[in-house]
Amino acid sequence: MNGELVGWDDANVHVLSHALHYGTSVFEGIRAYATDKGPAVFRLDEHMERLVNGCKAYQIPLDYSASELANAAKDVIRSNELPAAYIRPIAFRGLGAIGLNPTNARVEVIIAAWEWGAYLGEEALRNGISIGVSSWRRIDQQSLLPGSKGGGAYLNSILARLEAEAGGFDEALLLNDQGFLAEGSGENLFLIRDGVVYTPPSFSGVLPGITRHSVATLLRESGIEVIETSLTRSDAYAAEEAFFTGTAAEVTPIRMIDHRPVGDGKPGPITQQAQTMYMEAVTGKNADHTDWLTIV
Ligand code: PPE
Repeated sequence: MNGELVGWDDANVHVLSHALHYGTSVFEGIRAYATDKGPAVFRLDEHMERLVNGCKAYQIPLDYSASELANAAKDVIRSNELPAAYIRPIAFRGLGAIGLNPTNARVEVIIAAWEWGAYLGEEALRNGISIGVSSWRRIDQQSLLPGSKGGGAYLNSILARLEAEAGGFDEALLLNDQGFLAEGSGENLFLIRDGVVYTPPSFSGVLPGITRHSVATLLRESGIEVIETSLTRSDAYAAEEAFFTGTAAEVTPIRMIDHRPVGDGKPGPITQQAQTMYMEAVTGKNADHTDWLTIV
């Protein structure tokens, strides 16, 4: 916390922290996995670079570089003796200003880590989830920055997630302002048809996910075509396979979209392959991608 290792009970902020009132924060979600060489963080530098870029975009001045933040994340895992972890860095506007100009609010940076199992449950990873198109639209680039993980922007995801669960779905699928498919509340979307994999492009308002990039790379390397293009609700209903990707969600198969089974309602072969390849890469079992791992 602000450059020091601080115990759980002492890691507190003031009630008049700017971010608590206005969502003036940028955060990351990163995972470390147990490997033969001990805990290894997956694509640590890319995550910290996205954090630094998000702070720049939302004008939150940072005293730390991406590589300093990466080293601090390693310290947090080491000092907690975590074999595997979910790592949550956040930079936010703290005490010093109430009112919409945050300039005088000091910037605080914390990195927390804890063990966090399957985001949507083990069952979700095995058999897939049921999702529903949300009545809420994904935040648009004319109002916010969909490519950054700004804290306040997640109220959009939270509205969609609560609505989805109240409606009996496991997760939401948000459309963008033009009605094209965007993403889940905290996951990128992939659809498969005739052996080709499709995912919405970043200009559709999705967060350009690091898991999305990793999975697309692994699929392409295994000879499968991956196309970034605008997708419609019809494409979702016609898909033979579908899955979500995210640091927390990893590769989660989708078995139903708006009560319509995806394919035969079971995770299909390309989805399973993507899941296997991803888990191999994050646990150091893909010799071509050990560069994606930072050994703690
Ligand atoms: N879209 C959104 C909106 C999103 O929040 C995430 C990550 C992704 C896509 C996938 O991005 P990436 O992790 O780089 O592959 N969501 C994070 C937060 C989840 C949470 O509940 O908090 C995560 O997966 O860590």
